[in-house]
Amino acid sequence: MAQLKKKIALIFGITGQDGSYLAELLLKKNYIIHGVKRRSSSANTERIDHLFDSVNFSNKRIFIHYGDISDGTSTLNIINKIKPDEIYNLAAQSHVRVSFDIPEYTADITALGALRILEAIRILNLKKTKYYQASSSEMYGLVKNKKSLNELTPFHPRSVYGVSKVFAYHTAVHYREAYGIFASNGILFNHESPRRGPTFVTKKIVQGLTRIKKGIQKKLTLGNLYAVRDWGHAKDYAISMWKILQYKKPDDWVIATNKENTVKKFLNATAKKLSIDIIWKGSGIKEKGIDRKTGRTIVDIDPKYFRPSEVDFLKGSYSKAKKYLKWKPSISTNELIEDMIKYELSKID
Ligand code: NAP
Ligand code: F7E
Repeated sequence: MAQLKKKIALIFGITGQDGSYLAELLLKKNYIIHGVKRRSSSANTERIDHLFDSVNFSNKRIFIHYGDISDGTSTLNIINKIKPDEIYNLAAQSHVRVSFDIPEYTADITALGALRILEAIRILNLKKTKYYQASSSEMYGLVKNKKSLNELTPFHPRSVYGVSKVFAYHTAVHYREAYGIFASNGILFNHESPRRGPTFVTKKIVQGLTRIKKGIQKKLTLGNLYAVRDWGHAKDYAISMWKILQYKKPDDWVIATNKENTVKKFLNATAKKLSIDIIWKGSGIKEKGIDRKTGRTIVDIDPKYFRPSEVDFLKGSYSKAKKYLKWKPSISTNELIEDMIKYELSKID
């Protein structure tokens, strides 16, 4: 019987949070995976090292290439060499706060990087290659009507990160319309996991409070506690990326949980699970979280974590994805927090 040809996926950003979950998923689906890694002075492959162990090396299914989406020539060469069935562009300078410090760099990677990949697909005339763009709820930015946001809600980004993602979003739509490339946008709302980078707020809170509980950190210092976010689990969101590229036509999709929480609510829920009883005192930059048991201040505010312009409210409606992709989130915010705490405890014990 003729063997079905294995699909080939190329992941830009394979070393990141989402890249690692997506690679796991695609391995289970029997793909051959190619991933692009930037050169760095240390290995920086912690999130995917376990995948190499689990793969039978006589039948290698995961390959890493050095590359950088700031470099159009090497990006084109990698795509030409692999000629993948699916390209997932998850590579970005992905930190919103940092984009205020390095705006030009952020635009080069997060905006122009996407253009470079799409240009490679066009120049190489890869008619069968599908492209996934990691678009973001940060594109909505200034939300006037605090209701669920969907694929038709206008964009008003509040950072160069958001502006760059709007550029990449429209570039994907443009290459779809102008050149018939199968280019889809997943407009993903915040998603977290034990593999989240340490300076994003959920990881900072879970890691900080777990360490405080274990007596190895004294205090957690944060910025704006009142921003509203819609937090899902990255593992669920990786499934949506794959489903988006399996759909019969290219399109744009909101992926979210449709649940809203403030940073403070996320923090309180984490503290409760760790049996830390926090009393809140003061307001604004003087607000403090005090440990009822010890009377010590364990949470305080530093204005350096505030952004020159904030995204106050994000909650997404995933109705379209539910209807057509049969996607819905399976991990609740509570379970997400438990998963993150379990991981942090395992690192300490
Ligand atoms: P992440 O953990 O920061 O991962 C970003 C990845 O991009 C890393 O593998 C990083 O490599 C790589 N990268 C950065 N600059 C690069 C360059 N110049 N060339 C090649 N690769 C480069 O981000 P994530 O949370 O997994 O998010 C994945 C994508 O989804 C990003 O595009 C992000 O903007 C977007 N997004 C994320 C969320 C979210 O809530 N997580 C929501 C919506 C959209 P290093 O490991 O070397 O740094
Ligand atoms: O901030 C507030 C902060 O940095 C969330 C990226 O994956 O999701 C992410 O962007 C909120 C903001 O994520 C601290 O002001 C308070 O309101 O965890 P964050 P983000 O900015 O929402 C979107 C969808 C992406 O696409 C991005 O790639 O938390 N906040 N205190 C803080 N944030 C941080 N980082 N650190 C604090 O100390």
